[in-house]
Amino acid sequence: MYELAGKRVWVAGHRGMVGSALVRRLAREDCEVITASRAEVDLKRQDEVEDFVQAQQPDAVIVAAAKVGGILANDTYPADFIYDNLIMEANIIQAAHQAEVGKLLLLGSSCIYPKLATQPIDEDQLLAGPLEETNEAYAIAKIAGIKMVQAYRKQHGRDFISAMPTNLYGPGDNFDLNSSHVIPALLRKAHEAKARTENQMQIWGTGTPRREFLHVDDCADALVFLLQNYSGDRHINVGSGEDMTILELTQMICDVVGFEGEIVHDLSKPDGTPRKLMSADRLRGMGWSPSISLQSGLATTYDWFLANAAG
Ligand code: GFB
Repeated sequence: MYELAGKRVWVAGHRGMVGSALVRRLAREDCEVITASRAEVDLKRQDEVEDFVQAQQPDAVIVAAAKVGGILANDTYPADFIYDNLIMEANIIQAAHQAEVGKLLLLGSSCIYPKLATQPIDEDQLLAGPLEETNEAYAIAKIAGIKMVQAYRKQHGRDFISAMPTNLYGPGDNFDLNSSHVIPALLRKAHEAKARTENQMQIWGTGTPRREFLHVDDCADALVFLLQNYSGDRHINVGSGEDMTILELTQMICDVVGFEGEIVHDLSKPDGTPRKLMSADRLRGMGWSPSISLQSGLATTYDWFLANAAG
């Protein structure tokens, strides 16, 4: 058990969807949350990261800083995805080691697993087969992060751990149609089609791929749970344990938004991996499970979009 009370916790990447959910969640613990704006610390500059960590002396660090995006962004900008993610995680992990930080939690992604992994995907399937091509660069960077955490545990005895969340959504998500993940994209598309009284809405690909989704507040809760209760070499999956087809998701989103038109397919866009359902057994076995249903999570995310991003 890692006691958070009285600790100084640096949330690296606090402006992102996961980072801001972590800041909200940590406000319920008796700890001090430290953040750094991009103007204060450029996480891609090693000296700036080291100076910040040395000056702040956090007790714990959560690496929520990452360059993230949907399937098209990953496929289009692989150099950005591999460089930004490698350099940020390397800088933060090394700086945390030098400053003798007591606990570090690195966030990865379910795309670290092989494209055709056996479902549901158990943690031990890491590196058991070739990766999905559309997000290989991002996946390689995140696998390197897992391996760094393990290496610093082994060589330096650091209590560094890693967690692999499934596809996340929620308030603070990116609703830009070119770079977003599927949920914010479809919320925006259904909303705009309804507002323009169009009778069609377009989705990418065949609609047959299956995905698992988790609300970001559930994810933040799981991450704080792991920070407090887990210390081990193996990365831990963070998911809902349920998946659905993109077409089923589209229908749920249309119901939430109130769009009743036809769904058409843009088959020039990639499907990505056919199925990505992680086994949630390890985390559940430790005593954590999600509490936000997809139905209610989609409704509150749509409310957030209307208030903050609908334009
Ligand atoms: O969420 P998404 O972009 O990411 O796409 P991935 C999921 C599925 O939704 C794919 C389909 O099969 C898409 O083709 N889809 C349908 C759409 N319509 C749309 C749309 O309008 N926008 C988007 N974005 N998708 C990402 C990885 O993979 O998942 C990242 O690229 C990361 O590296 C992230 O791991 C969690 O699940 O395919």
